[in-house]
Amino acid sequence: MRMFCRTALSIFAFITIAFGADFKPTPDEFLIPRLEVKVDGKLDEWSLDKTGYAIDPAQAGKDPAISLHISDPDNPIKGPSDLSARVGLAWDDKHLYIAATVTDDDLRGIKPGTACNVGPPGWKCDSVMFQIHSFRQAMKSNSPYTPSPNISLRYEVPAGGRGKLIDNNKNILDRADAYWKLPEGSTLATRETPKGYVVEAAIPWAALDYRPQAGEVSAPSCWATSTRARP
Ligand SMILES: [Ca+2]
Ligand SMILES: [Ca+2]
Repeated sequence: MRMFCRTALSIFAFITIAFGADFKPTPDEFLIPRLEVKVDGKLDEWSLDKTGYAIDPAQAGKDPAISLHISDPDNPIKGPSDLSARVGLAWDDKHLYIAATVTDDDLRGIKPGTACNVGPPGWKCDSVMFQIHSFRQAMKSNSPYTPSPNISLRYEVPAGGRGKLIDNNKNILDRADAYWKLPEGSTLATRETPKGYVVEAAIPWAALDYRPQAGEVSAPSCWATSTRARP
């Protein structure tokens, strides 16, 4: 299984969804490895330094696969220590897997253990979002806004963690958001790290009404998103 890779960063940004017409020039292709993944927030099995894809704000404007979306011009990304990520995808016959290690110097997330990782849209908390298209067969979407799955892996604030719960003045943390959530049967683990957090998730192919085939090409897009205090 191979994929085109398109990455983006955002800070509290409204996402510009990338469709085929945006793929100029043709992005690089990467192999999505078959991997035995245990969803535990430990990424030892991933070798992300070799198999992952860097989302680096310093490359925005240089690498056509990376773009930057900022909704607050007074609060721009200062550099990779502010927000950057390394993301990987893997698969087996039952699941699509995604993992990321994120550098984020101001952690703002949701309550841990939320069913299907519900909460605000991914760009209104710290999260890794991704969308995946197939050239062969439509995948069942989790959102009425996008024709293919668009999923948020939201950073969960652990008990005693240093991250802050996002502003809940609209009870947004308690609402089962219908969109961008993990499809039914998915599992997610998040964990704080000294420089940010990691996410690791398994999404059943059955929840996407999809059967993967070795050698086919897919087109995922990945976002590292961040909210933070205004300076
Ligand atoms: Ca693991
Ligand atoms: Ca943040």
